[in-house]
Amino acid sequence: MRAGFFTLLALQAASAVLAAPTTTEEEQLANLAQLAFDQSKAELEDQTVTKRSGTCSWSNIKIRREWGSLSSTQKKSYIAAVKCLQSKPARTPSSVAPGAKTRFDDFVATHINQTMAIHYTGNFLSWHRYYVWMYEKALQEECGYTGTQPYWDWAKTAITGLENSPIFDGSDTSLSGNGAFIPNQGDIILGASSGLPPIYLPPGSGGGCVTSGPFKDMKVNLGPAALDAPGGVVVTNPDGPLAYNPRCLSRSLTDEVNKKYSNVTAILNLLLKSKTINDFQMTMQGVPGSGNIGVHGGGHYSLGGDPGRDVYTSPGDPVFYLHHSQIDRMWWTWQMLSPSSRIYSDSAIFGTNTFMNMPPSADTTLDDIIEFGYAASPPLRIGDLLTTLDGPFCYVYL
Ligand SMILES: *[C@@H]1O[C@H](CO)[C@@H](O)[C@H](O)[C@H]1NC(C)=O
Ligand SMILES: *[C@@H]1O[C@H](CO)[C@@H](O)[C@H](O)[C@H]1NC(C)=O
Ligand SMILES: [Cu+2]
Repeated sequence: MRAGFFTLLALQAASAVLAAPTTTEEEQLANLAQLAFDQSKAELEDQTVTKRSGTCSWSNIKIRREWGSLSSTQKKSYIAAVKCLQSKPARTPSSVAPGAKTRFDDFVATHINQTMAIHYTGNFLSWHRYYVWMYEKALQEECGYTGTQPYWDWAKTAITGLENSPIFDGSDTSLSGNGAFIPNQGDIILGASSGLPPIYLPPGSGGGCVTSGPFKDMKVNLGPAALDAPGGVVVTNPDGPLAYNPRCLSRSLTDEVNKKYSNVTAILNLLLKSKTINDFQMTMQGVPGSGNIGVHGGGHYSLGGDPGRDVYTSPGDPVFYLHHSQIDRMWWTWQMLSPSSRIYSDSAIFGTNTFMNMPPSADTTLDDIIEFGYAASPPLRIGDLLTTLDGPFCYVYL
């Protein structure tokens, strides 16, 4: 009953956000984020909600923040922890993935291994929620990081431009900047082999190795598996995606893609117009054939480069985790507008266990277990990963 009451409040507040004619879209989005924050607090403080089993409370809640809002010291400690993960030996046996050399690579290898079973599937959001959380936990427990996983607010970079943002400005408090500019690159052509109308994206303002910032000497060890390269070329390592293939981190920051697919309007539409979890996750990932790659594709392809444009190997760029933290923030915000149906019901998830149900597979259920190979454990039920306020989790976004 109480959950229903709060739901009503949240949805009324969301309508009020929309109806207010004087607010800008940026203000509307900030209001929605605040609403999700307040709703999370109300949920945790509501003693009558018995659906939760864990120990999460408002007094021990962790807050994930936007990269630009962190202090220089906080940014540097996050960067140092990522580099620490990249310096520790892999747990993945080399017989399983010869290219997995570091703890950071363990996460990449797991994502490559499961790609076809975790995108355009019923577990897309829960799998990536737990994945980012496991990565955050590895930074904390294996590398002494005391902060939380920051996120990339695409609405902000759509306005400032990527290279002017604190994430990509190339300073020692950024996650490194653009790749070296390579002129006359052809367009990126997505989905050319699928039989659907392809999507053309501009090649971006870089293309070569990252030249500045903390990750300029980083080695990408795994992949590519299916890298969308300029000119409509799809690059695959002939030795297999898990082979050892050390190369520089390359990027091609593409403001046009960020501005077109992940701007404030796109985000508001996603949050306010998606009525079901299927609408929400399809809009977010882009309905194939619709010409729209969604805010999820918008983030990945505005980063560009290798491994940025390879769905399989994309966690090999450290920005992946800021992007997917923002993806999770979108889901959390949308869930908090109607928790009773979007968290605590069978309609909280939708889909099957294969990419766009190809080949056809069983419906994803709340009792399905998701696992992370050698990257992290334990495997958990999807049903225990639907709220950030219970199960293994206890965090919100601000
Ligand atoms: C913002 O995003 C929406 C939805 O993707 C798109 O239709 C619109 O053209 C975008 N705005 C700009 C300025 O590109
Ligand atoms: C990939 O998944 C299979 C099946 O679960 C597993 O046996 C294998 O160890 C995994 N490989 C990696 C690199 O995680
Ligand atoms: Cu993914």
